[in-house]
Amino acid sequence: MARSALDEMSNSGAFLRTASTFRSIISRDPGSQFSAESGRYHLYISYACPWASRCLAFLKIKGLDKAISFTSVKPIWERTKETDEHMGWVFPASEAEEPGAEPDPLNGAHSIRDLYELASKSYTGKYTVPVLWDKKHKTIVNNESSELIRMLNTEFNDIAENAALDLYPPSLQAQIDETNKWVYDSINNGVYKCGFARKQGPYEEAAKQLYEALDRCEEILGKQRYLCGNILSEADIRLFVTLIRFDEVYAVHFKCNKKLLREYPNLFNYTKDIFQAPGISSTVNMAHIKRHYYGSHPSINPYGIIPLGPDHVDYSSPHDRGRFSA
Ligand SMILES: N[C@@H](CCC(=O)N[C@@H](CS)C(=O)NCC(=O)O)C(=O)O
Repeated sequence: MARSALDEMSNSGAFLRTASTFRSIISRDPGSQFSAESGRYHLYISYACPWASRCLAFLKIKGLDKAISFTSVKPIWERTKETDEHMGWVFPASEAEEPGAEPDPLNGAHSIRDLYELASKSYTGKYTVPVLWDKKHKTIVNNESSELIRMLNTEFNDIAENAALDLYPPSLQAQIDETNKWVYDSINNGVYKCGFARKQGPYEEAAKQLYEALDRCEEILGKQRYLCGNILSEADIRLFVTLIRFDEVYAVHFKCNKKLLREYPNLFNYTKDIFQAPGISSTVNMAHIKRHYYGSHPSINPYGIIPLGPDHVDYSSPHDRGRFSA
């Protein structure tokens, strides 16, 4: 079974992502096994990871960061055990070691792998972030970000500071689901398919699909403020985490350089708009993002050199999205 994204490859040389394993659901129902309670859950993330970052974005934007604590690992993969070669997410030994990352406050774990092994004796999958940890049952509740963001959106509303914000409102659910599908296949996962392809054909196919989807977003965003209308929705947070990494990392590391984000006026301004939404900028740690990708994939960047550029993209500068009524 796959142990890391670097092993997820089909015979044709295309990148194939494997499914997450821990899929329990948190419920607002106080009688449920995993009930939504303040102080009970902990979110383990890496600031580098787009899937973990979308969970952190929900935590912040819903005003749940007092109710659910979180910790980020170090950005560059290291050996997770002395006894084998596996490379993955590890915690720093002290707060001072790595700005932004902290030692595991709950279990004193050395690695994310340790958490999976604490939760299950028979686990053989990848040791991915995000991980939502239950302090009460000392186990992993769920490690699938698309499900975690849904739970954060609705199930904690009795304790969320921003409970009224609904990023998956009933009236938009079908449209959000439809949008997520092509945005995930072509953009979120599409950049990985470009970057991890081991043959020219699968790379070109993924790159073509990626740019068709980006063009489609550019066109939609020429008519309205957000992907599913003039209100911010889950679909926007999901697209944002890929866009914010695009020019700094994917353009170079994953060979997504046919066009840069900052060459798309609508997409670029839209990325700034979301970056400037309350709480979101605190979820973006560009140093972790750059150091992770360029430093953790020796098969595509063997010397771990981190490009200097562009580094001057200021996502907090004014944008023009206010031209659409919110
Ligand atoms: N399906 C998962 C995917 C998470 C994922 O792939 N995380 C990557 C980091 S960006 C990871 O932890 N990879 C570890 C590895 O490949 O060994 C989700 O969306 O929650």
